[in-house]
Amino acid sequence: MKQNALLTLALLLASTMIGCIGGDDDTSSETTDDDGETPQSNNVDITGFAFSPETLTISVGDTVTWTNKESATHTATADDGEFDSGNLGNGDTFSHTFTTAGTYTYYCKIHPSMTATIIVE
Ligand SMILES: [Cu+2]
Repeated sequence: MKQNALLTLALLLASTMIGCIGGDDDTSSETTDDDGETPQSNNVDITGFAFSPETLTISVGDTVTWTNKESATHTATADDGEFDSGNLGNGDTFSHTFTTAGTYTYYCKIHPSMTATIIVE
């Protein structure tokens, strides 16, 4: 009896999550060449309730641009306050230039389980 209730709950949660992600299966085949010493733009897509790529390595002076590719609102907020995009709606972008080497972990304020890392070398 109790097990059935749990199973129903799990199924409900699973279908809710699938519903949120939606059918927006944007597979942009974008390859990032990471061999340059010159400052370059680096992109992080927010899609499927995740940051992609989850870990991005850049050079000091590089700018990272986040783009929210789905209908859910997200933020890119640094754990240490280095940057905070504020709410990003569908198609919104946010850029930040990293001038100090280090490892910057960040998350989405609305969905704190969304976490990712920028490594500045
Ligand atoms: Cu979010």
